Amino acid sequence: LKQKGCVIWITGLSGSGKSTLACALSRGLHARGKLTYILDGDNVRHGLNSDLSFKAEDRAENIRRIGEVAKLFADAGVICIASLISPYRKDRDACRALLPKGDFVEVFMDVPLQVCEARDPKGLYKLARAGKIKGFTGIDDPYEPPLNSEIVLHQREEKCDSPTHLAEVVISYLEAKGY
Ligand code: GGZ
Repeated sequence: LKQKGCVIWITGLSGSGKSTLACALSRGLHARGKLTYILDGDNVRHGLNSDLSFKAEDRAENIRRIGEVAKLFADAGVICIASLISPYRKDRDACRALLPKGDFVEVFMDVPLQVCEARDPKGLYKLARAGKIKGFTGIDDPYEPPLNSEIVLHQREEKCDSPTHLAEVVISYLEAKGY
């Protein structure tokens, strides 16, 4: 296998397009003959992390476990795409610290709350506003935006960049870094 593994860590609010980018990125990398694996918070929470809630300690544990698993994939030479809200800077930075310098690429989906809330693909913001979900990120739970991500992706309401285009931005970065 002539492939160097790494972790692409996609962080952002619910509805910011993390999972969509993860899929587009995976498709784009496959088309270039790369082996990838997606660890999506929402999916992993159904299996490995089914014991975890959304309180801060459990989010931290969710992120820690996904970080450890992502590291195993990267060690095996896979490009591991982790997509989870990961709202706390210190939890993300702890995952970064697990990997050799350069092998952790943080991608920030910098989409305003109003845009995510207007999309509300699963109706969760509506439930959170109605007080039916407590501790929802961006509503009554914090999100700490990254200060030094390798890549920041902006999506605006009118000029909605296509997932394929956003994936190409990430792929260009990886190519420039020799992955
Ligand atoms: C945030 C929540 C919550 C609360 C359920 N806060 O957009 P989705 O629906 O499909 O993805 C969200 C997912 C968040 O799981 P993560 O593992 O990515 O979160 S974290 O990194 O903070 O551990 C959302 C849904 O679960 N969801 N309740 N209270 N998102």
